[in-house]
Amino acid sequence: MAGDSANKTGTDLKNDRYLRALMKQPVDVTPVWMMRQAGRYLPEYKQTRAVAGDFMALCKNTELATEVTLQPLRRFPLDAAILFSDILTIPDAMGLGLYFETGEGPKFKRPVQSRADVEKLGVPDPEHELQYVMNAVRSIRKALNGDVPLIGFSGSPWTLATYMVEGGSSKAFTKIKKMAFADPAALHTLLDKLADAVILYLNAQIAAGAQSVMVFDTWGGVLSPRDYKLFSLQYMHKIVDGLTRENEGRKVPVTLFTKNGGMWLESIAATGCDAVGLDWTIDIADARKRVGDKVALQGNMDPSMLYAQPARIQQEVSDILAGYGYGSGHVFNLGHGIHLDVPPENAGVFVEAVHHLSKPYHQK
Ligand code: 1CP
Repeated sequence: MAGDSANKTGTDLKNDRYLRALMKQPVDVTPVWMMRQAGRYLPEYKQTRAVAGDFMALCKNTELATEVTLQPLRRFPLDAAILFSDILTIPDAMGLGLYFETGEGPKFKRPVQSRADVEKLGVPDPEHELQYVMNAVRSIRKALNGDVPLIGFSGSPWTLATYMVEGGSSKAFTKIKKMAFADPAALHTLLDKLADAVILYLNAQIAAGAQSVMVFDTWGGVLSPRDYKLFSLQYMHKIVDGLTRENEGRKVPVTLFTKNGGMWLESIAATGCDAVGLDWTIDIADARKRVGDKVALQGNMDPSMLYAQPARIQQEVSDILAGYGYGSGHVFNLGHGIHLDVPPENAGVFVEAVHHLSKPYHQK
């Protein structure tokens, strides 16, 4: 599989089944990676983070960001690496002052509170304010040495806007919804600026070496169907239209993931993305019936399943593989990020199970 894509452009990969599955090309086994695969469930991550100081210092340290990206790949035979960074780098680069309070998640010193705040925001230059991210991409790509592809990522405009307007994580999303319903023009201005920023940011990641990109719309699912299209999907569509889709002689596949977005699958697939990420609240067999050959699917095991005994994890993997059925077009993943108190051995059981149990679905 590696041989047939070998060429002189430096894109030859030893394992390209993740990219092949996103393009629905034949694979030997179903590829697998885990959302938030680098992180606090790994003792080696906690050690490196302690060396760096805080989380943003870790993201900004090229060598250590490269190290934590590679840590999960040393433990498990994962089929892709994902850039170690965060979706909140864009709002930080816009001047909102991102910080993390221990145990409390992300916060902004200067949240966006009014139309005037929205109008003051500029679109960051990725090779300037966000150069540390591009340096990490270049360094990780080099360190991977063609073993597996590197995934770049960004938050969706709506999801970024929720953090920027709420000032941090939220449960009820009252501030952003107040803006959406009481001053929609202000929110549309913000979302449009964010879409422009995300296009520049992802294209810069692609130019720096990201071989596929994913847009995380973690909070699109808190909107009504009409408002989802208006405030989230419309801007992800703009991003899909603005992305570089080929680099180094290869297609650069784009995955859109809206958590709790299963009911909107057809509309998400209609944006022209290559793949749709699924959380665990939808049956992957139904999802495949609904999208047909239009897009690949990524997902969709409940991350809490990794608390179970190995046999239960294997059973769940087997059921999801059977649900998707025969042929390529499935990238196995968790339906959301891995929990920080999961035993790493269970993640290993999961990854092995995907490779082992998927073989019969890919025989010619
Ligand atoms: O203490 C720590 O070490 C920080 C924890 C942490 C980590 C490991 C944060 C803070 N971000 C990250 C890395 C991260 N974030 C990655 C990297 C790599 C990987 O997958 O291995 C990615 C892809 C993200 C994306 C991200 N950040 C999302 C979208 C995906 C999702 O999980 O929904 C979101 C919503 C964030 C915001 C964020 N950053 C950090 C936290 C704890 C949060 C979530 C806060 C909340 O629940 O609102």
